[in-house]
Parts: sequence; C-alpha cells; structure tokens
Amino acid sequence: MSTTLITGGKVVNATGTAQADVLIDGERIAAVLAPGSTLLGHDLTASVDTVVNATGKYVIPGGIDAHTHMQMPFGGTEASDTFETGTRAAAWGGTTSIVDFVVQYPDENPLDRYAAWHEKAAGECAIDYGFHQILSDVQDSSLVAMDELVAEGVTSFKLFMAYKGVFLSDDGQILRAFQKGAKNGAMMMMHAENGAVIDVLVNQALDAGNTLPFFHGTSRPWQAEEEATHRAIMLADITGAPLYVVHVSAKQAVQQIAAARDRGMNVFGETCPQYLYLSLEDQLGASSEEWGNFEGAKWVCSTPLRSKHEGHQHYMWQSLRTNDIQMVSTDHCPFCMKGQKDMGIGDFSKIPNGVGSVEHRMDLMYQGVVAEQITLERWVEITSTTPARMFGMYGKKGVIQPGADGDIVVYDPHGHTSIGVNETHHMNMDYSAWEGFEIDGHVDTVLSRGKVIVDGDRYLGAKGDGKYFKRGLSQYLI
Ligand code: DUC
Ligand code: ZN
Ligand code: ZN
Ligand code: ZN
Repeated sequence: MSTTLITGGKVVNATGTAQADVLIDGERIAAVLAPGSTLLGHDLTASVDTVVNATGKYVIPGGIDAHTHMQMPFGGTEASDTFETGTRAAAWGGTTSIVDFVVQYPDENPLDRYAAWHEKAAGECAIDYGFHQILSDVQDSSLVAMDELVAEGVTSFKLFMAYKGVFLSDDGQILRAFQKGAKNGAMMMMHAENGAVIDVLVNQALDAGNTLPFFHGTSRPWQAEEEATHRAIMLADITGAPLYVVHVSAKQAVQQIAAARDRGMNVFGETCPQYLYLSLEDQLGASSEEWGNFEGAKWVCSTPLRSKHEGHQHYMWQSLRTNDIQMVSTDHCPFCMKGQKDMGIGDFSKIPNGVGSVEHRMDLMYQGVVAEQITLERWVEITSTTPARMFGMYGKKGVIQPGADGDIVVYDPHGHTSIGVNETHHMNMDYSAWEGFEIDGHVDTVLSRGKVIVDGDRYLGAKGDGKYFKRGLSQYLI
C-alpha cells in the first residue's frame, strides 16, 4: 500500500476551508493534519512514498457528476463517449466519480439492462461509477425490479414526462413508480417537460418550414417545463416520494421547486452548466463556415437553452447561491456533429439531444467563485458534497476527512485553462460546446482512491482503475 502526503494547500470542504496537510494511506484518507505536522516525531514528507506540493492551491474532494450518459443508445445513434473515454475526460477535469444512467426502453427488462450496463462499464472506467436506472413506460415488472435494484445500489430512478414511445410514462405510471419509491426509499428523478405539448409544437414548427436547430428550443417553451415540474411535485406529494428534478433550466421551474421545499417537501433540483452560461439567443446567432446556421445543433439538448431576455441564467446562479437549486451535474450526452448531429439537417427533431461537458464542470463552476456568484465552499458543495449526499455516497465520497476515499483534486486558482477543440479536450467529440471559454483556474493533480491519475499534463491512470460504487439511500431523507 502506498502513502501520499498532500502538503501546503488549503483544504476546502463544504463546511469550511483550512490550511492543512492530507495523508493518504492506500486508497483512503488517513488524516487531515495541521500544516507541517509530524507523526510521532517522524517528518512525514520523508516517510511517505509520494509528496504532492499544493502550496498556494486548493485541495478539494473530487467532483461527482451525478448525471452522465456514456455510450447511451439514443436518437438513432449512441452517445459518442464510451465509459473509457468519458471517464478519462472526467478525470482530466477533476471529476472522480460519475453516476450514469442505465436505460430501459419499453418492453425491456430493467434487470437485464442493469446487467448490460455493468458489462459495458466493467474494466473500462478511469474513476468510480454508480448507476441510476431509467424506467420507460412503467410496467408491473419494473415495479418489482425497483426493489432488487435498490439492493444492488441503484437507489434512484429516472422517469420521463416527454419522449413518447421512447421514454415517456403517463401520470398513472409515474404515480405507481413514485408509490414504490415512497416505500423502498429510492430517490425518484424526473425529466420534467410536457411531452404532448412539445410534440404538437415540434410538428407545427416543421410544417411551417422552421427546421433549424433554434426551433428545437422554441418548441420546448418554459411553460412546458414549469407545468411538468409542478405536476411531478403534485404526484410526489400524493405518494410521499422524494423527488429530484433533473436539468432544470427555467426559472419558473425553480420557483415550483422552491415553493415545494418551503412547504416542507423532499423536492430537489439540479441544473447544468449550459443553463448557467448559454442562451437560446447564442444558439440562434451561431453559424460557421463548416455548418452554416446548422451550427446551433451543437447546443441542442433537452431541456433546451433558454432565452437570456427572460433572465433564466441569472436566476439559476442566484438559485445555486440560495439553495433553491442544490447541485450541478452535466447531463453529459455527447454526439459528434459529423455522422450524428448532422442527421438533423433539414429537421431539427432528428438532431440527437445532448451536450458534452463532463470534463469542464469543475472549471466552469469555479468561474462562479471567481465572479463572486458562489463561495469557494459552495463550489465544493454543489459539485461534490451534495451529489454524494443526494445519492448515498457521502462519507466515502464528497468530503476530505479520515476514512473517506482518497478522491482528491489539487486545483490551482492561479492557473488558466483554455477550452478548445481536439487538442485541449479529451472527450470523444469532434467539437466542443465550450470552445473559446477561458477559465481562471486549472486542475493540477487528481487522485482517485489514493492513486495519482492526473499529474499536471500527464495522465497516469488506466482503464479499470474505476470500480462500481454500490450506493446507499439518499442521505437527505430522514
Ligand atoms: N436530454 C438530453 O439532452 N440528452 C439525453 C436525454 C435528455 O433528457
Ligand atoms: Zn432528461
Ligand atoms: Zn440526462
Ligand atoms: Zn493541465
């Protein structure tokens, strides 16, 4: 077992920041020590196998991205990052755990799909991974499977109010799944958009000849998100199930979540970097020599980017500060422009939905600290500590304390990261949704369960380093 000492840095937990050294023994944190401590008279720097000098830098718990779709079959193709490429990119960006979605399509057995996801991920991942389960079109067998999956560490289930024939469950099916969640303690996750309304608006847009990517956004109005969020909350209230609303982009949806929380409900909200930084107007204005005004396809995702004139982005930052929104995941669902997104030239509804950001979440959210939108501790909380607690990983993950896994990032606030295309990102994509973003800050060193996997610009990890994490129930529930 090797030992590592991270010296000279400022250890940042959600609860506070202190100058401290971190001693890692094997895979776990052994001690958090006053700077320069000896142990029983021994100079630690001379006693350990590896010393990481973190002087002038932040030492934070590794990021947890609780919403990814590695190699997900979707929209007639498959998300372009494999478990291997996607988790390696995550590691480069300071994320040391993901929770990915097992997909059950209608008529498939959720347990078979769960086994299939293990097959895809086993031996491939750079960092630890857990699974949520997507349930489509909830059947009796799905309800039985939910108990077995919870026992396997799949303690959260995502349902959809949109994507008819692919994912959509009706309100009765949702109610039944929620009843099960209320009983077995699982977190119920919701893609909250009114699918029937969206389907009509999509067809009307196409009939009118409005085929460009921008019309993806205009045919998914915020009212469809607010309404579905409200409905999901009411169904949770009827059943007593905890509810986690994924990829919230509309301020009105946040207001529904905040109102439910004020009433004492266990309702939680997640947003994603694209809803904090990007707008429908950016998508409308996008064009390039290569793609013309199809360029906007790079940012086709659901929920969609929202209008900046309506103030959603600003509201989302504020909600992160006030805890009306609890955490930030990416909804990493990457597709290349060539051969994937371009299926939607002439018909935006055929553009596979998704943006790839798994590598950039920690950097992008750190810009909120730089811009004084959130505190340093809140940055750690929304990217690591809360995801760990929300999804039953806290204690081992999401905190720097004795006994926790040695998942640690040394972050240099004086460093700089330019986000560009191939040379400067590691995701398996032929473009970047974040191209041109200049980041104040840099991920310097990344440890996964005590092993240094990123050291400056060297990648020292290997596929298979990452192991399945069998999650417990949410630590936010009594
Ligand atoms: N939204 C996306 O953008 N991609 C995957 C699925 C989803 O809900
Ligand atoms: Zn979704
Ligand atoms: Zn998703
Ligand atoms: Zn670097």
